[in-house]
Amino acid sequence: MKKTLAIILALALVMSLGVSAFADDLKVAFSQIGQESDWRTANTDNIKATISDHDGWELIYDDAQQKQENQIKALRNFITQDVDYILFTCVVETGFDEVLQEVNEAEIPLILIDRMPDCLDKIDYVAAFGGDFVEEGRRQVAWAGEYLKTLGRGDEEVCVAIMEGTTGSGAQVGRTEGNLAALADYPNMKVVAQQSGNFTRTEGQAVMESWLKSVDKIDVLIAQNDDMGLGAVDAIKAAGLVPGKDIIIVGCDSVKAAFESIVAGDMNATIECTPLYGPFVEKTIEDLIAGKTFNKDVIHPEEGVYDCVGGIDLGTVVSEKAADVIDTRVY
Ligand code: GYE
Repeated sequence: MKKTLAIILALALVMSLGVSAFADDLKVAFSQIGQESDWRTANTDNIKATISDHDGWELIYDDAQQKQENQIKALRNFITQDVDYILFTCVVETGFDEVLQEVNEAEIPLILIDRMPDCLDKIDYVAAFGGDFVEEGRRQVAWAGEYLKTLGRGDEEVCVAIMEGTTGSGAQVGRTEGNLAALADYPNMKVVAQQSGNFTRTEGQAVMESWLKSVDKIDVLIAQNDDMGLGAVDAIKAAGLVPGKDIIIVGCDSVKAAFESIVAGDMNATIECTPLYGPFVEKTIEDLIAGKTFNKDVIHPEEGVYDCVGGIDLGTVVSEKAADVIDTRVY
């Protein structure tokens, strides 16, 4: 009797192991853009850890080093390797139609994250998740406009420089659209410079250096990510000006270094864009395995605004003081 029970238990164990190994044995491929910013590093680390820590899931990772042709090659490799899921974010919006149609033909479920391609209506994808870039851009300018009012400078004519991200990327296109649309609400703010700093600290610093030599006056810097804002802080200091006072700096992403800069009084605000997509990706794959279907809407995470003062009302969100929440930040 005891022996029979032991055999049954052993068999049950073997079967459950076998079944779960079979059901969970997945190859999840991820085509990442590169390593241009703190945001990107946090995004890569978060997705890598989530997939690799999941029992039976294997991550196949490719870093395209900012090159579209590398992303196209990576996607074709994923097809050849017959992976089970493809996670994809695109360096620029255009030019991915053909390769994404090949992914569709290979019937590999495609999960879009972060930056969306412009061919959403021509391809199939199982789920899409990324920041609301237009709203982020709107918040950047609205924050500066409302902050100026609290300083009694709401009617003063102020000169605004817009430092854009990688040209042609969804984040640059959307944030620029939001930046420019919001300026209509603040007639006292006029754009005096507009150029790409490619989302990197080094290029952000170089662009600010050249502006400080060539542009008469800059009162507000809208940097479409924190890294460029932080690079600009260095350039402003090197020019003998005081960042955060002589030039008000609004970044985007809300990385830890931006919080530290705000607390130190250099940057003034950062609009959040979370890079922590791992949990979303994991839940999506689990839901798909369980038979759930998604519609084609791009899901946006809920995001905050963090600054030097707190309490700036942007309509859709009220800012929080960075110093009050810096200890709770995970990236
Ligand atoms: O804001 C920037 C990064 O696509 C949202 O890319 C992302 C952007 C992010 O390099 O720091």
